[in-house]
Amino acid sequence: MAAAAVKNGAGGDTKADFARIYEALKEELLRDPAFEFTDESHQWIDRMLDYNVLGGKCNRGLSVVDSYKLLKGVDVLGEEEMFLASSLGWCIEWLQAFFLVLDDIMDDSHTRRGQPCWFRVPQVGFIAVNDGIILRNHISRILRLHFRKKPYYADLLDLFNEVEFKTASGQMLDLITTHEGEKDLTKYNIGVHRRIVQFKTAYYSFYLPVACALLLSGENLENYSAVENILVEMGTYFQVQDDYLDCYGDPEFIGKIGTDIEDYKCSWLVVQALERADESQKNILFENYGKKDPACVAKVKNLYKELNLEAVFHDYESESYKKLIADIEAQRSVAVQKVLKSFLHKIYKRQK
Ligand code: GPP
Ligand code: MG
Ligand code: MG
Ligand code: MG
Repeated sequence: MAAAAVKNGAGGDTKADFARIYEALKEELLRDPAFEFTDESHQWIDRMLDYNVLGGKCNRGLSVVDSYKLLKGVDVLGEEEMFLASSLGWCIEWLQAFFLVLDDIMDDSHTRRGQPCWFRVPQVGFIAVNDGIILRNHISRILRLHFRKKPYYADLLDLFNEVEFKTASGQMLDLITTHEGEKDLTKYNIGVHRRIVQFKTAYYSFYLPVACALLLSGENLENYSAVENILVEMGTYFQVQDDYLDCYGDPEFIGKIGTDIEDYKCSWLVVQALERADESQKNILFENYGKKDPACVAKVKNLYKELNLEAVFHDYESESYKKLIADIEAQRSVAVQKVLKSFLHKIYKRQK
């Protein structure tokens, strides 16, 4: 039983326990009786998981554990509860790995978490597409193994399915808005941006971890629509930060090289630039946005500087924070307020 394998870590260090539970889950998946592993396939999955599931900040996964503790009002969880909460946390990290492996192919990205994107690793290439499918299936395997007998099993499966559908739909919006041959910057505005990021990022990154903790606590998600709305707002703010860091973050530090300008993305920055640009500045955007040529990218970045978008972002950041705190403090339950504030403080003014 995997819970027994993490016994030694019980008693306080959440991050270390969480890391140990990854090893236990991986070992179980590599012993899955539904498949006969060869040495080669065993090695492939082992490497593929370490490469793609690890190396991130684990904010989403750890938030399940932190939220569950806050909802229960305890500092330390018992062994079994820690195992269950962490397993759900890891399911979200697996979901993130699945999305990122495929997103990097779609965005033609180069690096992720400080290493080449998985599909760029020699001998991987398009096998990465199937690895993405395997990563998604691992979530169902983990849930089946550890939650099948729980009264909330059906709700858990439904939650992951719903959130995956929303994310894939948001990703579709992100991709079709950027469609080759239909390049038209005039259709980019804050409403279009908002719809994309709400769906592609906010549900899986913010609503999902808290919803997992609520189900684990025996709550009915139908009673938490106000919490869902706040988390979706928080996720929108998080993706604006991601868009900002794509241009202004240090690739060494954030572990990825920005491609939004080259990819003609409906980024928060280009939307702000369009709102503020005069006719001649708009022409600079029309001529240079969405081109791979580094000289064109530099012209776009220069214009962002001229328009002082860094300051526009910092204002947006403090305004969003104030509004989120006000919405959170309007919540009746103090435990729920703590969950939401703890999540917000993990991301406020983040540099990566
Ligand atoms: C982030 O967009 C969105 C995702 C990772 C969701 C992908 C969804 C799929 C169904 C594949 P992004 O491209 O801005 O992220 P990053 O900057 O990390 O590449
Ligand atoms: Mg993308
Ligand atoms: Mg991307
Ligand atoms: Mg991005």
